[in-house]
Amino acid sequence: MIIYFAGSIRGGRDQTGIYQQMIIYLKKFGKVVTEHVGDPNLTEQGEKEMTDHEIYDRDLTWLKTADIVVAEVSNPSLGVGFEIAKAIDLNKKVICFFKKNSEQSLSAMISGCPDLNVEEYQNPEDFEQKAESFISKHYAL
Ligand code: 6IA
Repeated sequence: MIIYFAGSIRGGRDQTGIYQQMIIYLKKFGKVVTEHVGDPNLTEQGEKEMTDHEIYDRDLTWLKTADIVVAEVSNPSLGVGFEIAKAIDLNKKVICFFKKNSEQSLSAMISGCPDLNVEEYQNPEDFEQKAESFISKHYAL
């Protein structure tokens, strides 16, 4: 199974640790094509060897190949919102995870979208249980 993980980069890297934990868990189920999103060495200024156009083309190619899309949406990010909308257009199964009691409020365009599965999670174990249940529902393990 190919998993596309979306998490904030230029929107801010405060949640990188949880992205990394989520990606490590998701790798149990298949290939996570966007592993760099959880890399603590990737900062808002990082990955200078590619132009923005090349990053866009590469990420969209990966998104098209994905079986499921998992987005961590606690930290608002234009790129993550864009990827979610594209994934819906591509008829991908998309699940969004929002940290319970986050200081941020989730956009109504995410929480109110009928084509999305949006879950709050309390801690990594809660995320793991909800992610596994989503994956087993939509993909024969
Ligand atoms: O607007 P954001 O940067 O927060 O958007 C983050 C989302 O867009 C992630 O889910 C990624 O899949 C994608 N994305 C945005 N920028 C990059 C990137 N390099 N490399 C890979 N995926 C990206 C950004 C370079 C920059 C840090 C100099």
